[in-house]
Amino acid sequence: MARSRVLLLTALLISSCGGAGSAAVPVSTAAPAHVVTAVNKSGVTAVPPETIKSGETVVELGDHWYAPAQLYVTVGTKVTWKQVGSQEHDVWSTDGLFHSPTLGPGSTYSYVFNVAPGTYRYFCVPHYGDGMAGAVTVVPRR
Ligand SMILES: [Cu+2]
Repeated sequence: MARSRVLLLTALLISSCGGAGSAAVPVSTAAPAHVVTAVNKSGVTAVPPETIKSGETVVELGDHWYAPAQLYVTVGTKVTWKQVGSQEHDVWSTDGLFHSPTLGPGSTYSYVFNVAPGTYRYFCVPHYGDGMAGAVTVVPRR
């Protein structure tokens, strides 16, 4: 528990100085290619390990929300979106990687994240304007 708090705090500190933060500038000017790796590694280790899913996991979607809206998985994880709302929704990747058909109540849609580590954002086409969006962050297998 204490370790999780330290990791979360580390994540907050990293994200809070991610923009024009003075600490990151000398590093990024010295070795730009290396910094990307360093940032990715920081992002991975900043996530409490127990929150990173593997194998198969479920994201519920309801009327204008996804839960969890931010999911962490290892490479190769099968994510199933389960529609628990009363309206029709869908799941569209912002970069065109995947998209579901229209999902009525009780429907599911799955995608296996055999992809490069990174954050993959998605949204519901009819309800994007209402903020119905989520993200899957893929981290390397441990
Ligand atoms: Cu929707």
